[in-house]
Amino acid sequence: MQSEVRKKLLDAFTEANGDYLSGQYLADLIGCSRTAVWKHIEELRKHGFELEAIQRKGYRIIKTPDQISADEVRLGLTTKFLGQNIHYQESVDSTQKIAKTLSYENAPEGTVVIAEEQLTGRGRMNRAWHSPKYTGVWMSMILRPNIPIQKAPQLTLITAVAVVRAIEEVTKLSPEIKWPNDILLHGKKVTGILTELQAEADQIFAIIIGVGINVNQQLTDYPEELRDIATSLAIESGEKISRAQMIRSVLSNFEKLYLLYLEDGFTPIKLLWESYAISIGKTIIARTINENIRGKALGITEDGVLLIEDEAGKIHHVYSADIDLSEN
Ligand code: BT5
Repeated sequence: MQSEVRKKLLDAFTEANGDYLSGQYLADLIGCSRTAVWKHIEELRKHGFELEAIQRKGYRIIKTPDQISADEVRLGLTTKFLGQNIHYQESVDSTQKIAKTLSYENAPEGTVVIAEEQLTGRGRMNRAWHSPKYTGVWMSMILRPNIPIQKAPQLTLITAVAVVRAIEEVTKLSPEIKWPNDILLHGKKVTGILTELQAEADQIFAIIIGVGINVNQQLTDYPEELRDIATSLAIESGEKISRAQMIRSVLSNFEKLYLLYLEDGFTPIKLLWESYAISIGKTIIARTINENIRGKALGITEDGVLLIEDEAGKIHHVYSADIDLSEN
């Protein structure tokens, strides 16, 4: 269903506050036939809304789909520090922005910002990140590791492993990682990660890690331009997934890996990351700001830098790029 139609319907039901709205009233409201209204109602049901339909009275909403509450996330959360302080907001510009402000206000390490929707969710290089209401996990974590600045990209890779493990735990799907920050299911993006640094001189003040997981969207929820490249856990598994459970699983998997990393360094994480990576050993194109490099992806360095060997045998160190696998 188009999101504008759904918004109109939901706004009308919210205003009705549990009262019935007739099929004709809804048809007039969205400018369609009563049969089309019925189809839209069916669509809402697929999205987790419970609606009652009574002849001559119309429709009313009995239950809205799972809203995440901070309490629900905390319930059963087994972490030591991550997510013990949760900042929850229904609607935000970007959870990254809020986390950065909280961080400067000295929020404790492990503070997590969670929102139901982001109006201006962001990817790398200020690209837009589509974050519709009640369907995904849109969250940012505040971390204050005592590591040199150049090692900060490792945190993106740790996060990717944590999210892959969480998806495996909650859904039984088998995601793959595309360097550096995409998690794919059947070649389509289900998760994006954005790591941003707050640093003074050569000292890290905080690392803000944004995680966007498409959980319960259906294909029609995506704008046209994302339909071929994006997917969700619900689309791939055929089931509605609890977002609170996903969040808890990401937080506990991340904390375990992060503590392991602080204790033993990047090597154990690197091995795990490589076991989930799709690009390793394949011919890829890395599109960097300066050039396109075509060659075989050899692996990552201890710092999380991607190594590509081109046809002339030259080895390139790639710090930041978009990877294209389509030529394989
Ligand atoms: C990313 O950037 O993949 C990082 C996304 C991080 C989002 C989280 S959500 C919580 C936190 N708050 C924020 O504001 N951001 C973080 P990048 O690799 O640049 O990919 C961006 C590209 O992915 C876009 O240009 C689209 O092509 C595509 N895209 C946008 N929304 C998508 C979605 N929901 N699912 C899959 N692909 C999407």
